[in-house]
Amino acid sequence: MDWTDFFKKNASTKTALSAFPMGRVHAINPGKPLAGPVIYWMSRDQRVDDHWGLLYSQKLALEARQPLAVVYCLAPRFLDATFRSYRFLLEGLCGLSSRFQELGIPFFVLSGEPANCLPRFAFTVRAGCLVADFDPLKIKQQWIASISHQVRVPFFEVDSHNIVPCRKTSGKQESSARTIRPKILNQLRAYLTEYPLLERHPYRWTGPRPQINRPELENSLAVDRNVIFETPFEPGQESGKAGLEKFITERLKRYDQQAPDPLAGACSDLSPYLHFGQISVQRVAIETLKAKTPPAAKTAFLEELIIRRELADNFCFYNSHYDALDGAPQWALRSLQKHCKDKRPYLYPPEQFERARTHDPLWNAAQLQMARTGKMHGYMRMYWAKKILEWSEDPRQAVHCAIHLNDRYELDGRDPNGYAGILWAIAGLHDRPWPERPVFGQIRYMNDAGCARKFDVKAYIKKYG
Ligand code: FAD
Ligand code: FO1
Repeated sequence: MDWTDFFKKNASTKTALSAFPMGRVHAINPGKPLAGPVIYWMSRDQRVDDHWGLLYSQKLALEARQPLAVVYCLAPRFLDATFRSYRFLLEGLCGLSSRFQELGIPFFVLSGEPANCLPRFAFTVRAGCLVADFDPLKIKQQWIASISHQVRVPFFEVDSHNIVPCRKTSGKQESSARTIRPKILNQLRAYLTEYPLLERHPYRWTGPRPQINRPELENSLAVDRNVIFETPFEPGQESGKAGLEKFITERLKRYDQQAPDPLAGACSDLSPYLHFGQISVQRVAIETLKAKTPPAAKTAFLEELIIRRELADNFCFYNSHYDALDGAPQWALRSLQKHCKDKRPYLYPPEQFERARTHDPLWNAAQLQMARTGKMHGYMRMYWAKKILEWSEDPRQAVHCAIHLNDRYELDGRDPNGYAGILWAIAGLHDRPWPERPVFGQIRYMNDAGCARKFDVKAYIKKYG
């Protein structure tokens, strides 16, 4: 793919709202919107700008001549998220209020499980139609299923997170980047276009006044408040946009050469914003395509941003065991089983990993980078997870421990990328068999000598250890 040419021919073209890409929409409860406001239930994509779900909601509301409202339901807990992640989320949400107000769209943040509070809200305001975000995680699919059984109005799901909608890319679990790549690239022309603008909504909301009571919302959370380190990442849509601009002007050009070096600062650091949907992947891709940067750097970055990320969504959507060893391919399960009883060079319980008390200063530094900043560098994540496999009692425990730590400490955790990344590192997902060795079997091996070839290991340990 010639990316620069692709931008000129395709990604600069603005889609008209009337020509909405309907491949993004999946009808959960089909039908024409009834009389009553359209409610967009925000969950995975927490922004105002560059948002297909919100645009589709406005399109439905304009056609039906109805008001439009946005609702976020703050669940008291979400997987292993701690207060630090919730604070990032909440601050981002609070920053959206004034933009929604300018647009004449009331924005509600309610506390409670979505499956309880959304149907109640829809009933109270006599909603005519509901729109949700696509999300492959099981908990989200369960919320959607429960809501769809409780409401009697049309209910649509829009994929605002992937560039090519996950349901359209492929109808099955893809085995690797090699098999999904052509399926994504073939459809990119249809989906990678400029967004229409969300307009000031002309139909006035007459329902309850939206109020966001931040202290009350924080008090409603039943999460662990003991992750005490502050993250250096500033939350919110505007910070995400600023981060993108800085990355493109200052660092994108070095991406293909320096991305594996955790001290080079060549990566985008956008994953917390992408995870919470505070910035759109499609916006990141469009701005990357526009950049006057050597094509090799763009290609390397777009491969991660589009192909690897959308492969992770594909995996979680089609494999319900994405968060356990059982999600691994058969060859890897057989091989890990064969080496299950191999003597481990070191053996640590999960608590010792968590406290960064292993014999290896490099591993400890990676764990501390994650615990202190909320984001471990991508290259170190591979080393970190593979060593958990090597030093755990068995691979099942290793997957469990890695997911728990990743979901607890990473700002971008609790995400399809995390589940796919952990199973890739520990259990051969999207990979191929490698020469057999103790403990790892045919899983790709990695050691500190490999790290030393890529970056200054001592300096990394000094910085985070
Ligand atoms: P960049 O290198 O700047 O990449 C830009 C974007 O591309 C990322 O933000 C991400 O959305 C996507 N991307 C990059 N690498 C990958 C990849 N290997 N797989 C899928 N998408 C990718 N990513 C998460 O978002 N959340 C996680 O919880 C997570 N856990 C991981 C655990 C392990 C063991 C491994 C091996 C990888 C994990 N990744 C995870 C993938 C990757 O390491 C991070 O996305 C990346 O380090 C985020 O930093 P960045 O935004 O600076 O990345
Ligand atoms: N989604 C919600 O709809 N409500 C929540 O209260 C909520 C909390 C939450 C906390 C941490 C986190 O990482 C994600 C959270 N999400 C929540 C989900 C998130 O929006 C994403 O959709 C998934 O984590 C990734 O697909």
